[in-house]
Amino acid sequence: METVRLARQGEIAIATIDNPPVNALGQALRADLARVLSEASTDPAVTAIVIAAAGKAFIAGADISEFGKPPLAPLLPDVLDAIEGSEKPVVAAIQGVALGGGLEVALACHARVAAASAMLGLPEIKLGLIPGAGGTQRLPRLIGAAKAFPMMLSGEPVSAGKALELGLVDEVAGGDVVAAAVTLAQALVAKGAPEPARERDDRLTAKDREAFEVLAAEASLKSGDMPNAMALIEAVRAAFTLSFAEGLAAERALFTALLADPRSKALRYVFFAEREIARVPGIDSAVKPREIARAAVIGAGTMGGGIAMCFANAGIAVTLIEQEQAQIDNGMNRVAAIYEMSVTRGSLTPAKRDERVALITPAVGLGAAAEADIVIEAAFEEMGVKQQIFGALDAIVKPGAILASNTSYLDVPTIAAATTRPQDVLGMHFFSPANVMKLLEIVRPAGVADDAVVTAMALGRRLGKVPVVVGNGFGFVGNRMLEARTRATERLLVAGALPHEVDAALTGFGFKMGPCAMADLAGNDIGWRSRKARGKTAAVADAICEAGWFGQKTGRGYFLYPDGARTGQRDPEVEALIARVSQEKGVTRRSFTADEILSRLLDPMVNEGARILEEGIAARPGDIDVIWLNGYNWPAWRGGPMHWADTIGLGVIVARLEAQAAETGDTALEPAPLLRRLAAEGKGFADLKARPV
Ligand code: HSC
Repeated sequence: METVRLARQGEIAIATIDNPPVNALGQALRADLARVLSEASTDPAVTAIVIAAAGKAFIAGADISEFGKPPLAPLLPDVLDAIEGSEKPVVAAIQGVALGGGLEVALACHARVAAASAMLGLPEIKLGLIPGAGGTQRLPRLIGAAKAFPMMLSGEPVSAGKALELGLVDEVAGGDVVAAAVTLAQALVAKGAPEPARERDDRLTAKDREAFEVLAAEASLKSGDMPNAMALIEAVRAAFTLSFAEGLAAERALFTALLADPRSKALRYVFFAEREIARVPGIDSAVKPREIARAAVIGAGTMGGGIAMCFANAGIAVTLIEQEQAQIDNGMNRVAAIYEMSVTRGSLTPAKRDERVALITPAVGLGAAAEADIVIEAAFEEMGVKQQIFGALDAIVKPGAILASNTSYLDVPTIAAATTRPQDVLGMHFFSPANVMKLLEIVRPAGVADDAVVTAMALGRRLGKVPVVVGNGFGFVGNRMLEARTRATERLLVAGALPHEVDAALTGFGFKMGPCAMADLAGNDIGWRSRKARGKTAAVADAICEAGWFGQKTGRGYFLYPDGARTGQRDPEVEALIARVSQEKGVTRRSFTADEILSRLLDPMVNEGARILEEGIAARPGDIDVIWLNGYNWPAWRGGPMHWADTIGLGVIVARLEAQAAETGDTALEPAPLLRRLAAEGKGFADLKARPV
């Protein structure tokens, strides 16, 4: 199938790119584009060429799935060279998004017209790369390096209006963008085309260089450890110091080196994993979601209030329900205070705040949920409470309404059993703070209807979340693996590591926070209560709680927080307490290197992830990775725990777990059968096929 159609409008040739879903520049498209352009260039009846596109994107960039494979001709830089070298003016008609290689196509054209709603950007940095088809050389020549560099460093696209202001496009079309591009092409034929970007060295002034170098110095300080940020500086600098052709060659060499960097590989893996989650194994893609016009949230605590805000932020009317007036008043006050903070910070206008608050209707009593298309329960985490609420809701809500529990650990089928409609009951596990965190685990218990799951997925996306379908099981995916890490932290503290050492190993790996600081932030009493309820103990964590050191809120936890400080300091008393626990357990404390700590924290998580896959609680290793990236701050350039394990090698992980199991006598550390099998076969998690949860 041809990916570019050639048509004529008078003397103007229109090459329309049509390569669904997003016109990515795969080999077929590059070949078709080169061929069509050559046809138009040699056709004596054609005086100018417009490059347009069908669908929601102009061009989304290079085809990311081709990266890492042997390059296939024609290469994009060669196609762009032909465009720029064309004797007949070439005009880009940009609608939708022009990203990465897509914008580079437009930059090689002699002029650019954008639809008013178009977005233009060079987002390669987000994939651990830099522009590789001339972007770093052409953009500075068009708009100056001082403006081009920040655009490439952030990777954020700009609107058509902003692009016009920057000089990135020549015109923003009021109406049809192709018609406007044709008109511009005709004008260029009459008056002569402007010099192409590669000839525009006049923009690369000493003043521009000076301004760029200031920005480059700031970027080196901030992002010095990211090789692509450093490569970007080098490439843009080459625009000043080298000829255009040499600059292109320098850019190409830097781009090619980055392609092989494991950080870029991880980011590209994440790009596809985050899209893969939309395909739920076992559910036909033709299943349609139910309509959601109105929601209700039960429980106006921190979680419930945050969930209600998610609806209001997405423009969906929501009723926030409590048992008593005082409770709902408190909940609404908390919501108002959070919105107020956004207004103070300048991220929300007062008008928008009022609009959002107006979408939240406070109510007392479950009866207020009668009209809702979906009810999300965020009440106390206790089975009896949940069952009572679901039983009552069953008699109140309309047929077909979805009943979701925000439980983080409890058995969803047992909650569903309190109703007569298990086909409509599932879990929607938000993460705290619910109005901020992107992750949403959608728990699919046996018996729930497929369209209920699809509805929760679609709703999750409307709420701006990253929804991942998981199976039912204690702690589902994220918290179950977190618990493995929490147990590992406790083991390390007893064996000889100190809280600041454990945390430093993890922040050194790229997490924003270590497990001890995180527990202090969340409140150590939460885990304590949960352990007690399950008859579990953790000597260090329990002793800290028995001392009343619940974390930041009490000014003391694993660390000290004097005068309301948010960053903890080492606490000699806690360290003495930990040493006492080791002594009581007859453990001779020893020191651990950061690498040892990392392995002891992360390997057990990978092991738990393997069990989760074996039990069918997660459909794919990529789903687990997406959960950890969006809910637990796993650094994106490490690709998530399962991808990380693959990069280490599963054989290595198995050997390390065996050693840890032998040393501690903890059978939970024995490698999971799936992990052993994959390691024995020399495979990785990436070799697993998706299966229904
Ligand atoms: C690049 O361009 C490098 C260049 O500088 C030069 C390279 C040349 C080097 C040569 C050297 C010799 N590729 O997101 P959605 C798929 S780097 C492949 O759900 P939306 C996506 O997987 C690239 N596939 O839709 C999904 O497939 P599925 C720079 C791509 O409407 C489907 O399209 N560009 C793809 O929410 C729909 O995607 C970027 O980083 C791509 N480039 O968002 C832009 N882009 O249905 C990346 C999308 O099978 N893309 N797909 O799951 C995006 O940001 C978003 O996808 C859009 C659409 C905003 C385009």
